[in-house]
This record gives sequence, C-alpha cells and structure tokens, in this order.
Amino acid sequence: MGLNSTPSAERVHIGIFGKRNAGKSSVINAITNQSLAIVSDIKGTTTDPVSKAMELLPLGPVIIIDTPGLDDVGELGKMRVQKSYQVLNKTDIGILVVDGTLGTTSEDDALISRFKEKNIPYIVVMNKLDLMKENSFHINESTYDLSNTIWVSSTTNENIHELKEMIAKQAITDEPKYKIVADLLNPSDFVVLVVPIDKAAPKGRLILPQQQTIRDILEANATAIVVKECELKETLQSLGKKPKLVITDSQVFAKVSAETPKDILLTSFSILFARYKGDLEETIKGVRALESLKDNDTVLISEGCTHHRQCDDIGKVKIPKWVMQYTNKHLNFEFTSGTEFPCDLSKYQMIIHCGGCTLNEREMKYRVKCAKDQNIPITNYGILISYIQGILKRTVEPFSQISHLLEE
Ligand SMILES: Nc1nc2c(ncn2[C@@H]2O[C@H](COP(=O)(O)OP(=O)(O)O)[C@@H](O)[C@H]2O)c(=O)[nH]1
Ligand code: SF4
Ligand SMILES: [Mg+2]
Repeated sequence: MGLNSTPSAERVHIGIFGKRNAGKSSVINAITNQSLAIVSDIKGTTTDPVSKAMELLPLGPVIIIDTPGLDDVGELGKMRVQKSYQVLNKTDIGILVVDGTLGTTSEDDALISRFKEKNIPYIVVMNKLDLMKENSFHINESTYDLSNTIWVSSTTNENIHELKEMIAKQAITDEPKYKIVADLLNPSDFVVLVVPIDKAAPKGRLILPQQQTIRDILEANATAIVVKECELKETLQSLGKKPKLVITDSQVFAKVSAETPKDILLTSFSILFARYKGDLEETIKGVRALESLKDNDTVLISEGCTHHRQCDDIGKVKIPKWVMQYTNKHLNFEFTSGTEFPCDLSKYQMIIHCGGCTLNEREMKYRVKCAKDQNIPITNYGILISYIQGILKRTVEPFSQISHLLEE
C-alpha cells in the first residue's frame, strides 16, 4: 500500500456475494470501471475471496471483496462457501448479486438472513436486466425489501450509476465515529508519544498505530511530541508544560511508567486501539484469566497482520515468555495471523490479541464477541503487559468510563 493511501482498516469494506454466475465479478467491474475481477461463464472462477482497495465515487476509499459462489458444491466448494460467509465478519456493506433471469433462491434468502442477523446494511442487485423479460421482475416481497433492491445490467451498465449512489447512502450511519484518543484531549494539550527505535522497528517509518494516533492528536488540535524511550525523561523535564498524556509502546511500559510523574496520565498504543475498535471492558476482564491458567493449558496469540515485521517478535517470543514467567506454568501457545481466526475457540483457555490496527472495527469486534460467546477470556497485548507489570490501573485511568472494573 502506498504512502498516500488510506489504511485498509479505515476503508468501508464492501462484500459482494451471490451464487456462481450471478454476475458478481461483472458487477464489480461495472461499478469500478476496471476489469479487476475475473469474469467467466464457467461456474466457480473466483476460488478465494479477493480484496481490492480503490476509490469508489461518490463514497471514497473502499475495499471491495469478491467472493466465490454461495451455491458451490463438493468438498472444496463447501470450503469456498464457508470462506464467503467468513467475509461477512468484516463486511460493512453487503451486496447480494442475483441473476435476475433466474430469480432468487434459498441461498439468497439465507444470505439475507445473515445480513439481518449481523446488522449489515445491504443491497440486492438483480443483475442481467438486459436479458430480463417483463414477467421475470418478480421477487418475494416478504424477504426482499424493494427499497434496497435494484435492477441493473453489468453488460450495458444500465442503473450502475444508481447502484453506486445506493452504496454510498448505505455507508452513511448515525453511529458516532470512535476516536483513537482525540476525545480525551482539549485543543493545545501536549501528548508525548514514546516510540522505541530498535532493530525490530521498520526501516525509515513509523508503524500504522503510531501514525494513526499522531493524526488523531492533530485532529484534536493538540500537540504530539514523539520521542524514543531514552529521551523521555529529559523531554518531560524540558517541556515547560505538563503533558496531558503519555502514550507508549507497551514493550517499554515499565521504564516509561517509572519515568512519567504520577500526575500525568499514561497509556499505550495497543490499549488505545483496544478501545478504538475492540472492547476495552472485555479485554480488561479477560486478562484476569492469567490467574487461573494451569499447566498444559493452551493460549492463542492472535495478530491482525501477516507481515511479521510490524510488531516483530512481541507476539511470538516476548508475550509467551512473560506469560510463562508470570504464571509459572507450563503453557502451550498457538498463533494465528492476518484474517485467520478460528471459529471454534474451545481448546483455548485464553486469547491474547494484538491491537489489530490492520483489522477493521467490525472484524475486531467480531473476534471479541466470538470469544465472549464461547466464554473464552480474551485480552490485548497492552492490557496484558501492563497487568503483568502491575500498572494496569494506571494505564486505563484515562478512560473514566471503565475505571469501575478495577475496584478490587
Ligand atoms: N447479458 C448479461 N450477462 C451478464 C451480465 N452480468 C454477467 N453476465 C455474464 O454472466 C456470466 C457470469 O459472470 P461473472 O461475473 O463471472 O459471475 P460470478 O460467478 O458471479 O462472478 C458471464 O458470462 C458474464 O458475461 C449482465 O448484466 N448481462
Ligand atoms: S500485529 Fe496487530 S497491532 Fe501490530 S501492526 Fe499487526 S495488526 Fe497492528
Ligand atoms: Mg466471480
């Protein structure tokens, strides 16, 4: 992804679903004016969900996810259907494409139920209008809401413009957009960010959560001061004004906590992200599972990205080591990264998730909910590290709404 582009987690995720040959890939090509999706009259050409970042006017930066057919058959076909359904976990707007000459079927009805269940705004696209006869316009009005159904042809482009406007309308919601930190700040506040530049840090740049946090501070009209951990003490002394907040990489929590005067609020990037798109309460409750882990228990460590250089060896090496030292138990660790996240969590006694900066809010919330529904405690890197170091209370103090969780 280029330097100037919107991070994928911040883009509206549009999932395109439908049976094989309904014209999913053709509809994508028509709305994007690109031939990025493979169109073919052989059933089952798209074998894995394919994501593409793009500008979709009038909406703006989006990710479009083309999925395999919902009616695929055979062993492999069933797996593809399952993968398509998994895409729902990160879909902000769902589009069901139906071959209008054939009409809707049970697979289409089932998808609509899932959209409704998951509160995903959706549009039903009755495609191949150019081939349709007057009498084939009929749809079942008890399942299908005419206000979000549109008849189009991706061959002649009829109504494609209207479809794009419909998509943009679905994206507008009344929900307040969460902030990373801006809601805690007043204009002209100082915020000090502590960013270690060790050999694991990527060359020549900051990682995404750091960039996004700085951007959010600027949007609050506050001032961001970025230092390495070895410059913190001197910076705090020479500032001439007390910072409102210190935000650190959680790996250097102990040092930063010791050097930050008690009357300055302190938290970490990953705790901010747990609040921003996960569930801070649930991850604070989840960390207490450390106290009840037993020998041979299995802990899942899950990261949102696959390019391991981002959070380096924290998940694979440091967290397992710290957890073993803290609990003094022999534990098994399993790891997942990227978009893989097991549906069945029953073999785990605890889940430790990274800040998830590359996952969209819907996906991160879905993961926390999966764990909660299956009664598996889930926590977050920053919460875990500050708990182990005995500074959890301090590091969640900036978020007054959850402080009651810490009364012993
Ligand atoms: N006449 C007509 N054919 C279409 C239309 N949309 C798709 N097709 C054809 O339907 C077939 C399946 O299209 P494709 O986009 O690959 O379907 P997918 O399997 O759902 O991705 C191809 O032969 C397309 O050319 C349309 O609006 N009109
Ligand atoms: S491991 Fe998690 S927090 Fe770190 S960069 Fe990847 S998604 Fe973001
Ligand atoms: Mg296709």
